[in-house]
Amino acid sequence: MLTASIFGLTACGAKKQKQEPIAKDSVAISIPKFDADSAYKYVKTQVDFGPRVPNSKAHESCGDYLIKEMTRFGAKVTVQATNLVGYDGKNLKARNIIASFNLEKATRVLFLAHWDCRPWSDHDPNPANQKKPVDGANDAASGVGVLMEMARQLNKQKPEVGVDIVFVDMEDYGEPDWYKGEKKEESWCLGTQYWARNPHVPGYHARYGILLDMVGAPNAVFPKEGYSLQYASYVIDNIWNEAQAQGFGNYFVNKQGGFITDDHVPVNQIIGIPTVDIIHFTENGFGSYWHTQDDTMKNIDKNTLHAVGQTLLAVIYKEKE
Ligand code: AHN
Ligand code: ZN
Repeated sequence: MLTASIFGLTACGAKKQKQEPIAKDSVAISIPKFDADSAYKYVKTQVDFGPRVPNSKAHESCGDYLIKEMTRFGAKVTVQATNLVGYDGKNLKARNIIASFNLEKATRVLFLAHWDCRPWSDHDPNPANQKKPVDGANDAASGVGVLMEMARQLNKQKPEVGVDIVFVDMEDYGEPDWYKGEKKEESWCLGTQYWARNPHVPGYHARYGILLDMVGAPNAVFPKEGYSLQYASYVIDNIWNEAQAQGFGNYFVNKQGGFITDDHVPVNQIIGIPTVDIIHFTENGFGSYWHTQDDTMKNIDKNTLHAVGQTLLAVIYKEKE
């Protein structure tokens, strides 16, 4: 696993039940029920656009769809459009899409997922596929879909705190395996690096952040990722304890994982918001379909979407100002 600190200031993936009130600090809090069927549809709608790779029609249409849906869910939507430059010198038309709820609240929680697709299937076992774009069902339409369903719930019932959902662009334009030149970790997470240096609100801060990456695979496991423990161990504890309490301990496993270069790194290191990564990985990596032609809807499981979404709704609705 990668351990280098690369985004430093100087350097550059269910069933409906009846809603029951729960008590915390003797005040009853009702936690909305996460609808995994709804989340699944949001994942599928993204995938149906085709690979959302930079500068493609599918990318543009999917971005428009995200803006439209978030507006429909009552969010204040801010679109950060900018040109970023890929490792290969290509100009990439990027949009970070920010959906904000409870604008009047100073205490805020940040959620992130990347909405772009990798233009290459560089891990595909078939060399003939390695320059084809991925469908990106798990990487990372899954995370976006879970956040969309959470947004739909946030619109129906307000939590105590403010919430900002950032759909970040150009996470997955990191150098492909077959690239022969020098590899730099900052070729990844381009949209988040931009946002962390140019937040949608000047001086933006959140109490903490939660990144979702590859959160839709059947029997996914989310170990406690290295940077997340380093920068935001209390957030890890809170989420993993909540998941355990709700019976999702088979997903949110009590194990420490390696360090992963992902969108939470620039959020921690550049803008200084303690942020964790909920990401499926094992000793064998991110799943056999990762960065292959097989990252399709057949690897998306509603039970996993439900475990993640329901846990995070509980975390948000228990949060006090
Ligand atoms: C690297 O492989 C360097 N980071 C994993 C982050 C990632 C890629 N998430 C989705 N695609
Ligand atoms: Zn990826």
